[in-house]
Amino acid sequence: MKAINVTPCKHEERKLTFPEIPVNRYNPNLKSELDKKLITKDFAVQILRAMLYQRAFEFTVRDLENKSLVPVEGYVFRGSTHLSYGEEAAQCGAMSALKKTDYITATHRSHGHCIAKGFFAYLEMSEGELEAVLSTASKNEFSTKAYGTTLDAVVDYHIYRMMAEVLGKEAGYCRGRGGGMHVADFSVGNLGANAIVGGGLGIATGAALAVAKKQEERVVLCAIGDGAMNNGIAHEAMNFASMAQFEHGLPIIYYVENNQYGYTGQQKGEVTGIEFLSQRGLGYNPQAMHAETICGMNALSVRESVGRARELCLRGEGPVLIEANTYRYWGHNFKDKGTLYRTEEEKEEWKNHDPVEWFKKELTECGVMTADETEAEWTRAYEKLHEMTKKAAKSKDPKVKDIMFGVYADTTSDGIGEEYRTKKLLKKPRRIPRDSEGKILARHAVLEALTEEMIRDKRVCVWGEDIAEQGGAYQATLGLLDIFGRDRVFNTAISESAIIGTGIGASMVGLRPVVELMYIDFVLQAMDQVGNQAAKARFMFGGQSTVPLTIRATVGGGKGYAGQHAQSVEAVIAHFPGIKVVMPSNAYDMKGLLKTAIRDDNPVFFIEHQMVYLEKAVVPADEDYTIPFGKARVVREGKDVTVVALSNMVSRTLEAAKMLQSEGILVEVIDPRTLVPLDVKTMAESVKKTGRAVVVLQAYYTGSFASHISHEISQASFKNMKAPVRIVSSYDITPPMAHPLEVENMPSPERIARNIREIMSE
Ligand SMILES: Cc1ncc(C[n+]2csc(CCOP(=O)(O)OP(=O)(O)O)c2C)c(N)n1
Ligand SMILES: [Mg+2]
Repeated sequence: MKAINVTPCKHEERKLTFPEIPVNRYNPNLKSELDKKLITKDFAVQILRAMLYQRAFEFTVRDLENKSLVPVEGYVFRGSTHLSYGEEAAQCGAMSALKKTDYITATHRSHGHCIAKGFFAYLEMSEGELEAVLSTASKNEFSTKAYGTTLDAVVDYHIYRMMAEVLGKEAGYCRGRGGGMHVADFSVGNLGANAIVGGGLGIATGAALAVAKKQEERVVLCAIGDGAMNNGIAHEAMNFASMAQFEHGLPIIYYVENNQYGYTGQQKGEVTGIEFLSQRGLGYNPQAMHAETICGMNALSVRESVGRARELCLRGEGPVLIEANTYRYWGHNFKDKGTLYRTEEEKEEWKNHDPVEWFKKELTECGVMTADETEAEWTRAYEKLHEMTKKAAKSKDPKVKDIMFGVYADTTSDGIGEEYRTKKLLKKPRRIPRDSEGKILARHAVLEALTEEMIRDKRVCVWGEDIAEQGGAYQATLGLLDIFGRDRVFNTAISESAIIGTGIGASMVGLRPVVELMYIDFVLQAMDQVGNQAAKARFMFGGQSTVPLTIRATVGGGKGYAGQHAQSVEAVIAHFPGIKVVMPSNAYDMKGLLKTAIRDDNPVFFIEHQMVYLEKAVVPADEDYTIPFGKARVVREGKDVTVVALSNMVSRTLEAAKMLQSEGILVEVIDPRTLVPLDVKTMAESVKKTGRAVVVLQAYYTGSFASHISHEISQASFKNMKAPVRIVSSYDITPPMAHPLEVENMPSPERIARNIREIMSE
């Protein structure tokens, strides 16, 4: 029972007050920072260098697009690039306040983040660490010998790899799979740019959750645009990070680079009702997320604010929300000239506060550099960018034969050692009692799998709606809280995107989360997390990341819950390469497959039918009992017709098979168990023998996974087939409530039998 007491209002009048939100609290210049010894001259020079590299990068991409730079003969500019000329201080200042071990997530406009995160991380690295960065470079190109210092070689290699990614080259950070909008550099904690507006919010929050759980000394900075602040996941993620149940606030800085526009939609006066996005902090916790608005054109104010936020996070007082006001001088992308929705005067006014020019002036006024020296730095950076671009353009393309590289990890946590074992249990787990035939319910099989895996590997944590005290809507997690405590088993808000998004981020940095969706219908609120984030991260980031995340979801149907609680949308999920999909049909498989899912280093979507929950089977109590993915089970042998049935349809098909036996029709029933990977071989071999195939599932007819199975069977066994494959599914209607309609809609043993009879006569 929770100790949190909620009482009725008792009609006591109250007025709520809110913390003040500072705007431009600290506006330093270089002299004051030097005087106060808050920065060294050397470091100030490095900030300028990083900003110049950023700006030179932007200019060089522009040069490529307008063909003033043709890096190799026949070069054609490809892809979409969003430049952030004008936003250098907002990006660089923030990165300069982070440590090499800190994580970031970034946006589509993120060359600057990537350059600066690497740049400042290298400044902190030992010679050995720098050498390690160079270990992937070809020997003669980037070496201490060729450059004089390892640091110089590493910085050039960094720029080269970034540009190579923009050009889609194998040498790129993501081996050319991601391109400019998806650059990630895990070696310095850059967990990736995201071309989905708001795409990084869940991931960053999950990474912060993992950092907090592992009690690491680092923070996460989630860079987002003003536009992303209006995306649904922004609310879900910030609320998740602010949940009062966390004893230590999550170490995350939501860092909003407010460049005043989305694409063209203007934050102030148009697409929001507020002047400052920092005001949003008021909605999340009593500290208003320590929110503030700062000048994002001043690298030093940014550095100070992010540095302070970092300290708060390390003290367990996160999350923090920072809005940095900045401006992009060019259009949103190359198609947009930036002239239709803003005035020249506005642009000029911002240009008068140019972050690079201002900082150059500061350096010269403080006598750190001469004007000639700052100019020379710019020329050097710009020339360097052109040089690295030409080199990158000449480098190798990814090999076409490697097109599948990185879709799936081929590793598991099977062989992990004792060090991962949970040493202390708060309560001894209750052995799930077997009935007189040695059987248990499938939902208890889920619980047994989770309990064993959580003991076996302390990185396995469980979160979702109502999964703690209540054990979830179907009690599949009941009791885990008592055994493992709230640190590893906790309730979340009703935030499907954040539940999955945080699972992704946490899994990228070392946890092995198992998150729960109460009903699979709700995944439609979170499909970006499934299809664009979990499934894609590994491939898109060139194999840098693994996402060992299990998403469990229940399926309804047959209980009168109707339209939005009775759908079977597995096809929607299986459509995305990069995520495995599992649909157990019985208690025995439920346990063995779930354990495999948790140990798999890929995202796995694990679909538990509520009707299957109530079925019993003999289930091994052995911790090492797992079932491999991609191995279908021949549930019943027969020679006349093959029926492939998914999930709850296996038992219905077995009933149909029993009916038909007396009519002399011998049905072979196959349960694929996993849709991705799919065991086509077992199905095809069966159809070669029987010559006929029926696929049975609960989903809608159009676009169901049965169509795919049917296609695979036809491809593999056409020569031996006596009839086309039949599909028995629900109708193309929203699941109805009325009992007779619902019964008619879902494939029944009678309807399955009827279809089998019909195919037998074809
Ligand atoms: C979910 C989503 N919606 C729309 C887009 C198209 N789009 C790309 S960037 C962008 C503007 C984003 O604005 P903001 O978050 O302020 O970032 P900025 O581009 O200003 O850096 C839009 C609408 C997208 N990529 N993703
Ligand atoms: Mg914007």
